[in-house]
Amino acid sequence: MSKALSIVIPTYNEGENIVPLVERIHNALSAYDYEILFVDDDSKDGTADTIEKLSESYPVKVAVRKNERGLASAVVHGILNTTGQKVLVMDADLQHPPEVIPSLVKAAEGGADIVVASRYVKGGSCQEWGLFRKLVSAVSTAIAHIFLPPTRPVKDPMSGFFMFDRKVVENARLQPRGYKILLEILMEGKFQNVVEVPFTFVTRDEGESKLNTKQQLEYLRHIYSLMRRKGELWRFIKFCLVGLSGVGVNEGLLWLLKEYGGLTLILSAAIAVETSIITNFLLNNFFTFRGRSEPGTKPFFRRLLKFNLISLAGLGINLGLLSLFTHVFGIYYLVSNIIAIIIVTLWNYLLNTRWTWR
Ligand SMILES: Nc1nc2c(ncn2[C@@H]2O[C@H](COP(=O)(O)OP(=O)(O)OP(=O)(O)O)[C@@H](O)[C@H]2O)c(=O)[nH]1
Ligand SMILES: [Mg+2]
Repeated sequence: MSKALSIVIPTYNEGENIVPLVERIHNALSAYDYEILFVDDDSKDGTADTIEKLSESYPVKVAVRKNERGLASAVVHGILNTTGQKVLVMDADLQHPPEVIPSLVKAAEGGADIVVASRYVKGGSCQEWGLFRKLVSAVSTAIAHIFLPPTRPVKDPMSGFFMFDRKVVENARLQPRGYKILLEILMEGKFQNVVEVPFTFVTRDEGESKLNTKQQLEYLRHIYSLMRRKGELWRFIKFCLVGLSGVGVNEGLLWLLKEYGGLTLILSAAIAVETSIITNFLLNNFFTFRGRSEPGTKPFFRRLLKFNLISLAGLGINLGLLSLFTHVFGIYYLVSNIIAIIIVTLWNYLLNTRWTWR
């Protein structure tokens, strides 16, 4: 008989954490029909032996992989080798407090297809994180939100503590890459509603973090791979190409109006800017986001208005950043301009995919 809930826990040298982890999970879920499958990548500190011993008193098992390493692939292995209708994934290092599990179960039983234990919803937090780590996390989350729009409903898509109904991943082609398996499930899985439950990501007491720069790079590669698979890369490239065409329209028209139209510089520039906004809009509407928009004249003009507002605000931000980087940070103005353009492009893309062409 399969259990109602399968808990999948990847481990690599977590020997010290196993006993308290299993005891705390058991206390939290004592009345619940659950099993735990640890997927251990041949730890050298006796992690697997400790689990074997515990299996006499608790519903726990361990799968040891000798020739493979990797957090995401371990989790996928665990998902495929359990049968519970609900699956919960968490870390072994007690940074994910087992006492939170009942609230995840409750949300799942309330009908959520995916439940994420979240650091970034009201009530959630990260204990003792320095400014640098917070910044890295915020930037990484923003990258996911900008480039992978389906992750946007989730404030903490990088969480490693989540639960889902097995039907979400039934036909999903999960690629076991990197560290962030939830991203993969959000992008490849089939689901209607996601719920986030707050929790405090606590500081690690025992064992060592396996997080390093290599993993940060792997994260970017993972995002890139998902963008390619889901057509998001091509969409973003189209958006940038359209933006580039707008620069051409802007420059050309400015020159024409100033040289041959007999207009002042400012008036010529204003007309050139507005014209390029309109040509950008038309190209995005019929090329970049083709098939995404509601038909009809009224929605068309509503989108044009939204695009216009975002572009004009972007222009303001561009000038503000240019002046900030150049005058306050003392960066060479042409370099400042490039940085400002990159930031504003991302801003435009985020807002337009969120608001203009949803
Ligand atoms: N099977 C397996 N598990 C791993 C691997 N790397 C990490 N883990 C486990 O995955 C979980 C998360 O790893 P951590 O190193 O704690 O990563 P983190 O929580 O993002 O980073 P810290 O906050 O620094 O701890 C822990 O249970 C690790 O033991 C791996 O290559 N294989
Ligand atoms: Mg950890």
